[in-house]
Amino acid sequence: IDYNSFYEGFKKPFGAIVTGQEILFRLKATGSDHIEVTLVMAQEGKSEQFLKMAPEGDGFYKVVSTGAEPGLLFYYFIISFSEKLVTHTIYVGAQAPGIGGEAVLRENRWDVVPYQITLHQFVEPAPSWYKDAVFYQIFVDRFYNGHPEGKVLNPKKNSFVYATWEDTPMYIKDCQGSITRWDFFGGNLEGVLKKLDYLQELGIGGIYLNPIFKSRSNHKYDTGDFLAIDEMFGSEEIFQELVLEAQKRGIRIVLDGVFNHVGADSRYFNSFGSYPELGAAQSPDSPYYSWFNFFQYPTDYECWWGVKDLPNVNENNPTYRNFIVGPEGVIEKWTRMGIGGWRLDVADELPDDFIADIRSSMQKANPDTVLLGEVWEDASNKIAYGQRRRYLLGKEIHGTMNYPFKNGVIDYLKGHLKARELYHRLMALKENYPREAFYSALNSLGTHDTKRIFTEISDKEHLKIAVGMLFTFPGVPCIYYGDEAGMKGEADPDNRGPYPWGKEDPEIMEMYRSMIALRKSSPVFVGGELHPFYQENTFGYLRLQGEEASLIIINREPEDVRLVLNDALGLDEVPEQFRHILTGEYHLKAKSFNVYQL
Ligand code: ARE
Repeated sequence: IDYNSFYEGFKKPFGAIVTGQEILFRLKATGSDHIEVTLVMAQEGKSEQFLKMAPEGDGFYKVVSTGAEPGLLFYYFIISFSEKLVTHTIYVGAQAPGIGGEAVLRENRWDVVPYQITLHQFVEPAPSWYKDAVFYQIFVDRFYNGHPEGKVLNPKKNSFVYATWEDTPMYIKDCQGSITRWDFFGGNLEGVLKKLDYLQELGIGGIYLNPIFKSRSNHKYDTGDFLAIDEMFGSEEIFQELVLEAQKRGIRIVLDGVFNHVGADSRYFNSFGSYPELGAAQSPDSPYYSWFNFFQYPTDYECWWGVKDLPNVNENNPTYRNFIVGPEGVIEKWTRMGIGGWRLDVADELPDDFIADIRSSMQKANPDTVLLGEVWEDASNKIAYGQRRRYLLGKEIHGTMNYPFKNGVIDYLKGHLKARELYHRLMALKENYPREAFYSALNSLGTHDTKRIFTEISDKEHLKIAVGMLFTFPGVPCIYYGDEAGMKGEADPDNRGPYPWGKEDPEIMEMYRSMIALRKSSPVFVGGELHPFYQENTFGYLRLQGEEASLIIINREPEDVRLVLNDALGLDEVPEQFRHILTGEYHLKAKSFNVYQL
């Protein structure tokens, strides 16, 4: 029997499903007179249901109405047929867990990989100001010192502070290893305030600020006091001024919330006695003692990824939880000052109900806010610490930092992925994420935790493709400070160089400006449906909204390519009136990003 001509299966509607919605399954199977098709379906943790599919016209059909409980649903097909009086059975499933796409036939039941359906209640979208914005991420110590005469505010004891920004190594050229983990450069909130005009003129609508609360380090993931701004960065008054001045320019500020751990040097743990209060490491009588998990008091305790500097907090401790999400708690205090929302550090290590509490507390203080989570993988099906995470199912975050997008783009441009593989990776996100979550992902090409994009991709023509994708793909584009200036940087801490004010690379700056202008030229890039396709090593996508359409085609190869688009692209979902766009011949220059606005 010819297996390749044997099946053609799909489900409708495409992608993640709202609880209670009906799903239609259809499978075409020909080649034998006695075919039986069974749909095998199970909600995670429950037993499989075997559902016979009814033959009708050109295929086998089954309509299933889903349950009320959000979670993951899995399915595959069993086909049995007889040939010369012998009955055969084959199993039809996905290519790999979490990746849908082309069906794979298996002869053994244990080898079949079920398709995933995300069953969710994600019905309350992120605020529209967020979805419309272009974001900019700022690592405060390295952005700009806005203090008059460039004086550094309250330098820390024993810290090295570069006297003036100009003395610092240039991070435009490959200049590695000059930054150590404990350097301070003296960037501060006044610096961000003074650069708001620059950001506004660049077209920025949101700033993601790395942590700013009092702490010992330059990165401030080791919180010392959740209720105070770090004195090197400024004060609560300056922060309030920053938020209001930003608002005047149509810019909202998203804060980094680090609620999984605190600094060993903090009001709460107080290992070094720097704070006046009795900390958990000082005495079991400390009011904070029960926030932490000690294995052997006081030296051995649970901490983040083995880093002793970051003792883990027990988020289920009622006092801690109330401190963060209760009335007048940390979330309410800062949200009331007019910020745009929060980015949750290590979201995958926070309990689901804690994240839901943070969302409620934030929205109680201001409903027009966004909650983002730091998740590095496909957030729809992540298992962390033995638990399937539920952050995208509706009650928790609006969007995640889209590392899979960044990795896909970089791997493809470096030649590590074929266009077909990139297609499947990006389609998996489109399929697995609730639609609103896919459109609310914070897309970037690099962050303070990764190599900089211009170090990953140092060929400017390829860089232009990456930047082009950032600004035309669904999700909110976010620029890591200085990427637009052409900064380079290897892994942390090298990726956190001081912004080279006045020495920006004009070509790269122009690249960013023109792509931001493109994004703003049509709402299709914000809300338009996404229909990706590939042919050989060419990757492309159509964005559609109402009568507007935009076609992007990427040629990563060092040679010109002649591309003939035709019906074979498998774009069954594209409405009839747009199909003509996908036929025709295109001449693509070597290493080019091509946009056709239609
Ligand atoms: C630094 C160095 C470490 C060193 C440590 C010890 O980077 O190599 O061991 O110092 O002193 C913050 C600082 C870091 C600092 C760290 C510890 O920014 O400079 O590290 O504190 O002091 C995983 C986590 C993810 C995490 C990344 C870094 O899942 O949550 O690792 N990101 C957040 C922040 C960081 C922050 C912390 C967490 C801690 O954004 O900036 O670090 O609050 C895969 C995995 C991911 C993994 C990723 C990177 O793809 O899927 O889970 O992320 O790789 O390792």
